[in-house]
Amino acid sequence: MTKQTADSISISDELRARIRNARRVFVLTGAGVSAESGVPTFRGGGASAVWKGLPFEVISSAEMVERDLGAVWEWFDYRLDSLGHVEPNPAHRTIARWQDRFEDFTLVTQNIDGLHAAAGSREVLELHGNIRRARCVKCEAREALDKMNAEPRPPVCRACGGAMRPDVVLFGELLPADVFRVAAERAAACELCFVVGTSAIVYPAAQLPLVARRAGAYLVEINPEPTPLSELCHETIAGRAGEVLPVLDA
Ligand code: BJW
Ligand code: ZN
Repeated sequence: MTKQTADSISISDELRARIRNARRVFVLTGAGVSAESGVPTFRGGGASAVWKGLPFEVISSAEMVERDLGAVWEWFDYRLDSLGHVEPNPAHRTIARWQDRFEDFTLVTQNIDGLHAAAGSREVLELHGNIRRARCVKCEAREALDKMNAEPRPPVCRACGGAMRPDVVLFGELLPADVFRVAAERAAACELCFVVGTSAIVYPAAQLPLVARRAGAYLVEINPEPTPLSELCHETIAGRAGEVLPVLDA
């Protein structure tokens, strides 16, 4: 493993050559990719960690939807409001350019903030859903939240009259099976895998870089802090995504 420091971001010749020659590139992102846009991360002191005294593992859980759907909506409405003026940063924009640079490019995100799409990424595999959508707890109908912002909470499903919940994947819930299946297939087929801004502790998302590594991909992590994945990476670049990714793209 090669470890580099962020003071002066230096990219190894090996990685430069791999980026130049790669055809199948896979990127997994987490909350850290949006940190420079002002979106709080979850762990390591991030401001999403606690809400009204409840740790996010409690409020963002399947159990809380059962127990107090109103509180869940308050939490997600608060976060949606705080995304109002947030813009994509150079990390999102570099990743968006990569879809046209590499022949076969896959972007998988754990983020629910929609900033990859806002930066121009056309196909984003969203493992944990999207904060801008609601989903009916009875019939699974989905609806964009901008159409429902003036509605009561929980919003009422137009199809069946059931209560709606945020269309995000909470602790203890299954990821969308088709999205995860495609993500795992692409991870298994890539040559170069970047893991950007994730603590890599939430499963099954954290499995994807391992799938890529096992299938022979060159694994590169971009994160100012080490993670459980770092030791398994061919290279870790200890820096901020919005600073490192544009350098990789130069
Ligand atoms: C920067 C930076 C900069 C800062 N540049 N970097 C196997 C083993 C153990 C447990 C489990 C297991 N399999 C499943 C589980 C249970 C659980 C789990 O993984 N728990 C672990 C925490 C132990 N997983 C689940 O429950 C999942 N479901 C599931 O597995 O279903 C099957 C099942 C069902 C029933 C019972 C058991 C299993 C679902 C997980 C859904 C996660 N949902 C959340 C909340 C979404 C809604 C919301 O937003 O509120 O998703 S949790 C939260 O964590 C959110 C994130 O997407 C996810 C990952 O966090 P992320 O992105 O890594 O952020 P941080 O904050 O952790 O890290 C930020 C990183 O950025 C840090 O490393 C910084 O250093 C770095 N950084 N600035 C680059 N500028
Ligand atoms: Zn419904």
